[in-house]
Amino acid sequence: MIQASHPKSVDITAQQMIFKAELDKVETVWDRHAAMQPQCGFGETGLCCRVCWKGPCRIDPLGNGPKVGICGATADVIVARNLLRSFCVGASAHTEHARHIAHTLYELSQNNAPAYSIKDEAKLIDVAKRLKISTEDKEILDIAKEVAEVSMADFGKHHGEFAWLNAVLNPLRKEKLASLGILPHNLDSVVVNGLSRTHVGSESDPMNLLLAAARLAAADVSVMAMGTELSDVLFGTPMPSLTTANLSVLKKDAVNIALHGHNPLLCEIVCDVAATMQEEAKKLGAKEGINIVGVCCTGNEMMMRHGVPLAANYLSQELTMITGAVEAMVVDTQCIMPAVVETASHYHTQVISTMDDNKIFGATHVSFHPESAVEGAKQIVRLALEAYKRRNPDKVDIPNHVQQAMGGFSYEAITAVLKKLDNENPIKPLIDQIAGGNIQGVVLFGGCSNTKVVHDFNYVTMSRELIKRNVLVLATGCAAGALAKSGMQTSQATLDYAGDGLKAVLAALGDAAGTAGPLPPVLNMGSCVDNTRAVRLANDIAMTLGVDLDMLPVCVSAPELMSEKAQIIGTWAAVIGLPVHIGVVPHVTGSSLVTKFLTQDMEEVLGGKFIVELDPIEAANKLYGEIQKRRQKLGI
Ligand code: MSK
Repeated sequence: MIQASHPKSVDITAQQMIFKAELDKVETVWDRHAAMQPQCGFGETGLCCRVCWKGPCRIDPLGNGPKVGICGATADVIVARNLLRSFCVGASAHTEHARHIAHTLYELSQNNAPAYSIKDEAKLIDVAKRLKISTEDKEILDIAKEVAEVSMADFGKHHGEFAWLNAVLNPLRKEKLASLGILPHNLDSVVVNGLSRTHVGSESDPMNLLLAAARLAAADVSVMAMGTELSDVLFGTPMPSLTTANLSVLKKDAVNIALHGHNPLLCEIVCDVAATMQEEAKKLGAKEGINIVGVCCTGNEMMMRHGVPLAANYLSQELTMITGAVEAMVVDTQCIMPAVVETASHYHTQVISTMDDNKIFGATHVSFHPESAVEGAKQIVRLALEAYKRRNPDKVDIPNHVQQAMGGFSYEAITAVLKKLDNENPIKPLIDQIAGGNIQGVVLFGGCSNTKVVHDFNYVTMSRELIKRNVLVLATGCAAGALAKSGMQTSQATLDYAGDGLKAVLAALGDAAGTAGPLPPVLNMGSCVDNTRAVRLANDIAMTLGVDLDMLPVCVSAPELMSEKAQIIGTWAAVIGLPVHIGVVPHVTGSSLVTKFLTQDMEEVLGGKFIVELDPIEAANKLYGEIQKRRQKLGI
């Protein structure tokens, strides 16, 4: 198996801060991972059942221990039930994200959210049409109101059309899911139904639990599309722009504010407000004013729309503060380690939580609401300015390896470039290049970072291996962060790593886009909620060819995933017909039935499946093999 150059991270700025953490005697996620070894084998295999208080029960199907739980639940039932429960949590996180955005759009339409505006009217009209809302002779705020109402109705709808499902699934896939009885009818009750089925003494048919998981996944892809597309309406649809990434984006002579989490509602306004308070920072001696940087997917949101530098992805979040130069770590929701408070306590960093239903113990809480967003943002920036006065210059050490990265490749940005090649039928040039072999296929990298894998290693290794073989790479979430920090989102990466066919395509696209060189071989499509941007592009290709997604040479890879959100994203990718690689062993191996369904049987029913492969080179080989199988099926 190929080895990484460093035992914890291949991000060289992270390596530097891991070393500083040791000197500063600050514990990191890697220390806690080491302290946790060996991890529980029952949990690892999905066989620990904590559903009721007769338990916990630990099933031991291969050894001499019990073969069923106290209630009689088998290994298959326990594993399937645990999996469905995880997916419910992942889908709930996406649902709350989208609900928050839709609700803000509604408040805006009622003039109750003065900090917000419709930044992309064309996108609003496009969304309205796809939701089958007439836009003729209507004021823009009236259209916004209807779009928000139709979206919010999707959460609890019991009759009629599931509008966002129709907007994101192609008709062939809808038919397929309907024929299997797993077409969801709304968002909220699918989650509630999933949870109710896992109550003690409820469903004990593991296959039916897995079908419920597949139905939930189809609902999840719909709610993610809502979150992304309504964010574009409110904050603008991303277009390509150059920025920088890794811990070097922090500045010694600035008040550094790191925005972390997922929700663009907060970070957008903090950026706006900080721009008006630069002079206050300079008066405190911060010659470069206020420097906003991003962490995790809030970082991706800002990088995509405004070219804000990205400091860290999930696993390196603590390291931003270990630079000793972060005044405020402002967090909204999801993927925020509770440990950030302890890390901050070694420095002058103020951790500020902002959402009333996502408080962080030990953090200062500034309650953030769309109606009073500007006031909240000002309070946050003032806390950062106060913290700057407490900074200890002796503790500051910022890495100096600035890495350029190009973000902003939304669906609209990609199709805009393609339109320059064929205005009438923009998807045709892409299909021609795939059919001709210059692009062998497409792999979408998504997902997190995970201490079970050397940080960023699988992303960098796999993407280089695939690009070399003329596979175009798309990326979202912490995968996009890893590939930004490692230089894979630059023209130079195309020149250095792409195969000749892909290089020629990216050069032509770069000319069409007017970039200084070829487009990067990794197109950054945004945060982890933004995966449906890629689905829309894939649907366009499939519909033009008159086939479903299970025929396309398109795969998904989450080689360092960890979160429940990433688990369900991988699942919906398989449910819509794509092969999905994961680079960590999922907590299902205690059930041969569940393992076989996910890695084999699912393909026969849905066209997609999971491929578990821990070696990144071997994983790239397997995905390339899947691409070739699909090219053969298409006769290209
Ligand atoms: S932040 S879900 S660690 S991608 Fe979206 Fe990263 Fe995974 Fe969170």
